[in-house]
Amino acid sequence: MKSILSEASRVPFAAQVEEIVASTPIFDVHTHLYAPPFGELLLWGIDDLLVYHYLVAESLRQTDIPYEKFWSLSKTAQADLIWDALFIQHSPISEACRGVLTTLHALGLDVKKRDLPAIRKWFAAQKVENHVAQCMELAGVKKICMTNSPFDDLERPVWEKNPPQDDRFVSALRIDPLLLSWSETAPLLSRWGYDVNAGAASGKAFSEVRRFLGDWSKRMNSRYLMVSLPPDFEFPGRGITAQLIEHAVLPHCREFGLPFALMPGVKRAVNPQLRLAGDGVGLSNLTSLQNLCAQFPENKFMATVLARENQHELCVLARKFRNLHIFGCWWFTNIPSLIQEMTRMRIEMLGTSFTPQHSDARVLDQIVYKWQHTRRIIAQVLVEKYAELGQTGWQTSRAEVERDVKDLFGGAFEKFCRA
Ligand code: RAT
Ligand code: ZN
Repeated sequence: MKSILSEASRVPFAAQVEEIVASTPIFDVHTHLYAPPFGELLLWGIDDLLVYHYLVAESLRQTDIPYEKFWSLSKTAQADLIWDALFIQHSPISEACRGVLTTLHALGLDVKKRDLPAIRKWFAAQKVENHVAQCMELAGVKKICMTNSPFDDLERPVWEKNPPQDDRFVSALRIDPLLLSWSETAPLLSRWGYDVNAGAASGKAFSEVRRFLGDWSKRMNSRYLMVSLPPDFEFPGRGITAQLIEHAVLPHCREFGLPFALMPGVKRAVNPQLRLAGDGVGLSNLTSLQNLCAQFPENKFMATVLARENQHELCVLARKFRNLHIFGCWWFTNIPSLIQEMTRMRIEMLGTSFTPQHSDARVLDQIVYKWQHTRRIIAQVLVEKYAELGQTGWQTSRAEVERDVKDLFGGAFEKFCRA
């Protein structure tokens, strides 16, 4: 394979890396999207783009509408208000605002007209199936991992009817209510035929929780289990969360060969009046993750952490434990300045043995901007890193760049899952 890096070919080389990064298909390992058979659970279109909770939080800083009044509005009226507050009254320069425009532009809409009714009209003429294909094409996404909860009253009935399989979508079993609200979840499990009660969990309860996890892992054919955690999560611990993890979740994951994904650092409902937009961030004690990785070498862990201040420690942990795979710039860290900082640091500490990004899209169209924005940053970082190699005399071939990018865009994750 011809070498593509030399001092003289600096510019063409950068262009090749950019082209490879721009065209390599992605496995989006964490989203809140649903396959088309889930019907209205799959959100798409301009109004859902505008009422995205990231934009709700930003727009309510720019208006003085009482929170309850905002929530009493229809989705269209909320979208109108957000459009006016964030796109008309001020320039849409935040990452979440820019994202809406990147998406609209990529879909061929003329954003400079600022014509919301015309944009709505365009979306109204789209068919969902074509739109899924178009967004995936524009984003260069080949596979989407959903977030699937048996505790969601809208989602559970769809699974119970065995929805047709759509090969572009895979599943992750989300278990926050099981681990974080046991006293409310135990009665549900009991109603669904599992022999548990809300008191202190016993050996019998743990085996029933395992039976529940087994039933749902099979029904969803899930790729991994997942939980988001508060900053003060502790493991090991005597609390019910740690006990359920140790005696039900981890044995289940070992039995089924599934990774357990932890997302520490979220402070839920710091402002409950903002509803879904009201969560905050806190510094996590990653010793808990270290303890899990060390005490359960037969288990595979995935992690993304919310606090910027935890990112370096997480990279160090991943260097120590090969049963830990780190992924994504999660939520408040999914902004260009931090994506760049985190991606550079992770590459410097882990090479290509991690997954730099997931979209966390809640609205289908968002995959277009989330991936376009991220791809540009990953390309910049890679160009810089290959150029530094070039200064040593090392030459990187096109095939080697392609291999590396494939790993970063889902290949390393799939190898980790298979290992
Ligand atoms: O990024 C988000 O949309 C958050 O609301 C959360 O969904 C977070 O990603 C999570 O999975 O808990
Ligand atoms: Zn998420």
